[in-house]
Amino acid sequence: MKQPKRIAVTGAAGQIAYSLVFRIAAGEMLGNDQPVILQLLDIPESVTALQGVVMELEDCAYPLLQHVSVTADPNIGFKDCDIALLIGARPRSPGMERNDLLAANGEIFKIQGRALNDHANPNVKVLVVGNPANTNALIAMHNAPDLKPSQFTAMTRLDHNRALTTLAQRTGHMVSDVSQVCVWGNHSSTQYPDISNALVDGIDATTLIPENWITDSFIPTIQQRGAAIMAARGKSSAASAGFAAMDHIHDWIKGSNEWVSMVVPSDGSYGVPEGLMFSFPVKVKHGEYEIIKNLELGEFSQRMLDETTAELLQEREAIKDLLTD
Ligand code: NAX
Repeated sequence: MKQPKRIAVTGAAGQIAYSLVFRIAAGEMLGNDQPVILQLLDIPESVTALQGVVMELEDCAYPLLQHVSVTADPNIGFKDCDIALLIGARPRSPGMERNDLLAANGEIFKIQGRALNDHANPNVKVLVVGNPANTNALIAMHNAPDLKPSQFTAMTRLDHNRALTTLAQRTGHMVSDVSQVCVWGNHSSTQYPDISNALVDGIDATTLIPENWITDSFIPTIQQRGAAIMAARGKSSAASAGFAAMDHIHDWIKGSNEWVSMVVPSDGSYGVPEGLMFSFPVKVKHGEYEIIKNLELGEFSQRMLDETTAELLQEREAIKDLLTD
C-alpha cells in the first residue's frame, strides 16, 4: 500500500469543493491505488457545514480515504500537505470595486501563502482556483519565500476544456480528436483561447473553419462561458470547475504528452514579464511542467497577449503592497 497523500482543500464548504472532494476520495485524481487524507479548510462560520460534508464522505466508505480533518486555521489545514487546492475566495459583494475585491482576496492569499511556506510539505504543489486566480496565486507565491515559484499555479484548465469541446463540436469531431489548443493570460474575460496551432484528427484546425468564426464566435464564447452558465443556472460553474481542477493536478503529477493550459510564473517567454502568473501552453513530465516555446504568434495573437498581460500588470499594481520577497 502506498503512503497516503495529504490534500488540503480551501473553500471546502463551497460548491466547487462539494463536486470535487468525493471524486478525489474515490481515487479519480491520483489513481485508484493512492490513499488520500483530506484536510478541509473554510472560514469559522462554515465549519458546521463542513462537518456535514465529512459525514457524507464517511458514508461513502471509500477504501482510499484514510482520514478527513476540518479546520478554519490555515496553519493546521496546510500541515504537511502534498497538494493544496486553494478554492475558497471572497466573492464580489454589491458596491465592491474591482480593486477592493483584489485587496480582500489578497489578504486571504497572503495568509495562506505564509501558512503553506511554514507548514506544507516543502514539495507541495499548489493550485489556485479562487478568483482573481492569477493574482491570488501571485500573492501566495510571493508570501512563500521558502518554496519554489514553480510550485504555484492557477487554473485555466476549465477554459482549456471549454475550448476543446467548442472546437470539437464546430468541426463535428470527438474531443479526443482535438489537440494543441491553449489558453493564454488571465483567467478573466481578457484571456486568449487560441486554436491557431490546433489539430483536429491531425489536420490544421484553421483550415476546417471560417476565419471569422474564431473572432466572432469561438473566442467570445470561451471568454464569456462562465457568465453564460451563471445566466442559465443561476449559479456559477461548479462541477466543471471541480473536474478541471482534478485534470490540472492529475496531469501535473502524472504527466501529459498533450498540450494543457496552466497559469504558471512567466519565465519571460513570449515577452510576458518574468514572474507574472500567466496561462501558457505547457507539457508536463515527471511532475514538472515546461512552457511550450517558439510558437509563432501572428499580429492578432500578439495583440491578444498584450491585452491580457496589461490587465495582469494592472492587477499586480493594485496589490503590490501584498507582495513581499
Ligand atoms: P462558493 O461561494 O460556493 O464557496 C466558496 C467557499 O470559500 C465558501 O465556503 C467560503 O466560506 C469559503 N472561503 C471564503 N474565504 C475563505 C478563506 N479565507 N479560507 C477558506 N475558505 C474560504 O464558491 P465556489 O463556487 O466554490 O467558487 C470558489 C471560487 O472559485 C470563486 O472565487 C470562483 O470565482 C472561483 N472559480 C474559478 C474558476 C477558475 O477556472 N479558476 C472557475 C469556477 C469559479 O468561478
